[in-house]
Amino acid sequence: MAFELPSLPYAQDALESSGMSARTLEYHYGKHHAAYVAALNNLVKDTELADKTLEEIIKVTYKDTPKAGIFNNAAQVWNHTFYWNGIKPNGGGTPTGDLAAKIDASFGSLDKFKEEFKAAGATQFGSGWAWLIKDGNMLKIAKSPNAENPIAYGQIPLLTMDVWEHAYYLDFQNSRPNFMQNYVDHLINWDFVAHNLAAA
Ligand code: MN3
Repeated sequence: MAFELPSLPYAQDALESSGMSARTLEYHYGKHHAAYVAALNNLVKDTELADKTLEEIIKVTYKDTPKAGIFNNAAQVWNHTFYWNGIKPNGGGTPTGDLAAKIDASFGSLDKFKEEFKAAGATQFGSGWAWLIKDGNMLKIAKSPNAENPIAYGQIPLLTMDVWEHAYYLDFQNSRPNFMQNYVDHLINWDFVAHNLAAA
Protein backbone atom coordinates (compact mmCIF):
# COMPACT_ATOMS: atom_id res chain seq x y z
CA MET A 1 0.00 0.00 0.00
CA ALA A 2 1.39 3.36 -1.02
CA PHE A 3 2.16 6.07 1.50
CA GLU A 4 -0.17 9.05 1.45
CA LEU A 5 0.20 12.72 2.25
CA PRO A 6 -1.74 13.08 5.54
CA SER A 7 -4.32 15.87 5.71
CA LEU A 8 -3.31 18.97 7.62
CA PRO A 9 -5.02 19.25 11.05
CA TYR A 10 -6.17 22.83 10.10
CA ALA A 11 -7.01 24.82 6.99
CA GLN A 12 -4.10 25.95 4.85
CA ASP A 13 -4.74 29.61 5.76
CA ALA A 14 -5.45 28.93 9.46
CA LEU A 15 -1.97 29.91 10.64
CA GLU A 16 -1.91 33.32 8.89
CA SER A 17 -2.62 35.28 12.09
CA SER A 18 0.02 33.19 13.89
CA GLY A 19 2.79 34.16 11.49
CA MET A 20 2.74 31.30 8.94
CA SER A 21 1.15 32.24 5.63
CA ALA A 22 -1.13 30.15 3.44
CA ARG A 23 1.53 30.54 0.76
CA THR A 24 4.10 28.84 3.00
CA LEU A 25 1.66 25.97 3.62
CA GLU A 26 0.86 25.82 -0.10
CA TYR A 27 4.55 25.22 -0.89
CA HIS A 28 5.91 23.58 2.24
CA TYR A 29 3.03 21.13 2.68
CA GLY A 30 1.58 21.02 -0.84
CA LYS A 31 4.88 20.83 -2.73
CA HIS A 32 7.78 19.82 -0.47
CA HIS A 33 5.98 17.37 1.82
CA ALA A 34 4.00 15.95 -1.10
CA ALA A 35 7.19 15.49 -3.13
CA TYR A 36 8.80 13.45 -0.33
CA VAL A 37 5.74 11.17 -0.29
CA ALA A 38 5.85 10.70 -4.07
CA ALA A 39 9.62 10.07 -4.09
CA LEU A 40 9.34 7.53 -1.25
CA ASN A 41 6.59 5.63 -3.06
CA ASN A 42 8.70 5.47 -6.22
CA LEU A 43 11.75 4.23 -4.32
CA VAL A 44 10.06 1.47 -2.29
CA LYS A 45 7.65 0.28 -4.98
CA ASP A 46 7.94 -3.50 -5.45
CA THR A 47 10.60 -3.78 -2.71
CA GLU A 48 10.48 -5.48 0.69
CA LEU A 49 10.13 -2.00 2.25
CA ALA A 50 6.82 -1.21 0.54
CA ASP A 51 4.74 -2.78 3.34
CA LYS A 52 6.77 -1.43 6.27
CA THR A 53 5.78 1.52 8.41
CA LEU A 54 7.62 4.82 8.06
CA GLU A 55 9.24 4.25 11.45
CA GLU A 56 10.47 0.79 10.41
CA ILE A 57 11.89 2.14 7.15
CA ILE A 58 13.65 4.98 8.98
CA LYS A 59 15.26 2.56 11.44
CA VAL A 60 16.42 -0.06 8.92
CA THR A 61 17.74 2.36 6.28
CA TYR A 62 19.59 4.77 8.59
CA LYS A 63 23.33 4.68 7.78
CA ASP A 64 22.69 2.20 4.95
CA THR A 65 24.42 4.19 2.21
CA PRO A 66 22.80 2.49 -0.81
CA LYS A 67 19.39 3.22 0.77
CA ALA A 68 20.16 6.87 1.65
CA GLY A 69 17.51 8.13 -0.76
CA ILE A 70 14.86 5.95 0.85
CA PHE A 71 15.94 7.03 4.34
CA ASN A 72 15.90 10.71 3.40
CA ASN A 73 12.43 10.63 1.88
CA ALA A 74 10.88 8.38 4.56
CA ALA A 75 12.32 10.52 7.35
CA GLN A 76 11.21 13.75 5.66
CA VAL A 77 7.66 12.40 5.29
CA TRP A 78 7.62 11.49 8.99
CA ASN A 79 9.30 14.73 10.14
CA HIS A 80 6.86 16.96 8.26
CA THR A 81 3.75 15.15 9.51
CA PHE A 82 5.11 15.46 13.06
CA TYR A 83 5.91 19.15 12.42
CA TRP A 84 2.39 20.02 11.16
CA ASN A 85 0.82 18.31 14.17
CA GLY A 86 3.17 20.15 16.52
CA ILE A 87 1.84 23.58 15.53
CA LYS A 88 -1.65 25.08 15.55
CA PRO A 89 -3.52 28.35 15.06
CA ASN A 90 -2.97 30.64 18.06
CA GLY A 91 -0.45 28.20 19.51
CA GLY A 92 2.35 29.00 21.90
CA GLY A 93 1.19 30.04 25.32
CA THR A 94 2.02 28.02 28.39
CA PRO A 95 2.04 24.23 28.88
CA THR A 96 0.33 22.84 31.97
CA GLY A 97 0.42 19.84 34.30
CA ASP A 98 3.11 17.17 34.04
CA LEU A 99 4.59 18.73 30.89
CA ALA A 100 5.01 22.14 32.57
CA ALA A 101 6.64 20.47 35.59
CA LYS A 102 9.03 18.51 33.35
CA ILE A 103 9.99 21.64 31.40
CA ASP A 104 10.76 23.47 34.65
CA ALA A 105 12.72 20.50 36.03
CA SER A 106 14.66 20.01 32.80
CA PHE A 107 15.37 23.58 31.68
CA GLY A 108 14.61 25.81 34.68
CA SER A 109 11.69 27.63 33.04
CA LEU A 110 9.63 27.88 29.84
CA ASP A 111 11.73 30.88 28.77
CA LYS A 112 14.92 28.84 29.22
CA PHE A 113 13.40 26.06 27.13
CA LYS A 114 12.63 28.58 24.37
CA GLU A 115 16.20 29.91 24.46
CA GLU A 116 17.74 26.43 24.25
CA PHE A 117 15.33 25.29 21.54
CA LYS A 118 16.06 28.38 19.41
CA ALA A 119 19.79 27.94 20.01
CA ALA A 120 19.59 24.37 18.66
CA GLY A 121 17.86 25.66 15.54
CA ALA A 122 20.32 28.53 15.15
CA THR A 123 23.38 26.30 15.45
CA GLN A 124 22.11 23.65 13.02
CA PHE A 125 24.27 24.81 10.11
CA GLY A 126 22.39 24.44 6.85
CA SER A 127 19.26 22.32 6.67
CA GLY A 128 17.86 20.33 9.56
CA TRP A 129 15.59 20.18 12.56
CA ALA A 130 15.46 21.18 16.23
CA TRP A 131 13.78 18.71 18.61
CA LEU A 132 12.39 18.34 22.09
CA ILE A 133 12.95 14.74 23.16
CA LYS A 134 12.23 12.63 26.23
CA ASP A 135 15.36 11.17 27.78
CA GLY A 136 14.64 8.97 30.78
CA ASN A 137 12.65 11.08 33.22
CA MET A 138 13.87 14.37 31.75
CA LEU A 139 13.35 16.42 28.60
CA LYS A 140 16.22 17.42 26.34
CA ILE A 141 16.87 19.61 23.31
CA ALA A 142 18.41 18.02 20.24
CA LYS A 143 19.11 18.90 16.63
CA SER A 144 19.66 16.90 13.48
CA PRO A 145 20.99 17.59 9.99
CA ASN A 146 18.99 17.20 6.78
CA ALA A 147 16.37 14.43 7.20
CA GLU A 148 17.81 12.76 10.31
CA ASN A 149 15.55 12.47 13.35
CA PRO A 150 15.26 10.98 16.86
CA ILE A 151 13.58 7.84 15.48
CA ALA A 152 16.82 7.06 13.62
CA TYR A 153 18.82 7.79 16.77
CA GLY A 154 16.62 5.57 18.97
CA GLN A 155 15.25 8.56 20.91
CA ILE A 156 11.69 9.69 21.73
CA PRO A 157 10.61 12.89 19.91
CA LEU A 158 8.01 15.17 21.50
CA LEU A 159 8.19 18.26 19.23
CA THR A 160 10.12 19.47 16.20
CA MET A 161 10.89 22.70 14.34
CA ASP A 162 11.86 22.64 10.67
CA VAL A 163 14.82 24.95 10.07
CA TRP A 164 15.30 24.19 6.38
CA GLU A 165 15.23 27.48 4.46
CA HIS A 166 12.00 26.42 2.73
CA ALA A 167 10.29 26.52 6.15
CA TYR A 168 10.75 30.28 6.59
CA TYR A 169 11.87 32.01 3.43
CA LEU A 170 8.44 33.10 2.16
CA ASP A 171 7.41 34.62 5.52
CA PHE A 172 10.72 35.69 7.09
CA GLN A 173 13.14 35.68 4.13
CA ASN A 174 16.66 35.00 5.44
CA SER A 175 15.79 35.47 9.13
CA ARG A 176 15.77 32.07 10.77
CA PRO A 177 15.84 33.81 14.21
CA ASN A 178 12.58 35.69 13.51
CA PHE A 179 10.93 32.50 12.26
CA MET A 180 12.01 30.61 15.38
CA GLN A 181 10.83 33.38 17.72
CA ASN A 182 7.42 33.30 16.07
CA TYR A 183 7.35 29.50 16.24
CA VAL A 184 7.97 29.35 20.01
CA ASP A 185 5.65 32.29 20.82
CA HIS A 186 2.69 31.70 18.45
CA LEU A 187 2.73 28.24 16.90
CA ILE A 188 3.71 25.44 19.31
CA ASN A 189 0.83 23.04 20.01
CA TRP A 190 1.54 22.17 23.65
CA ASP A 191 -1.42 19.73 23.73
CA PHE A 192 0.39 17.66 21.08
CA VAL A 193 3.59 17.69 23.14
CA ALA A 194 1.69 16.70 26.30
CA HIS A 195 -0.01 13.87 24.39
CA ASN A 196 3.37 12.58 23.14
CA LEU A 197 4.83 12.80 26.64
CA ALA A 198 1.93 10.86 28.14
CA ALA A 199 2.25 8.18 25.44
CA ALA A 200 6.04 7.84 25.77
MN1 MN3 B 1 10.44 21.20 5.45
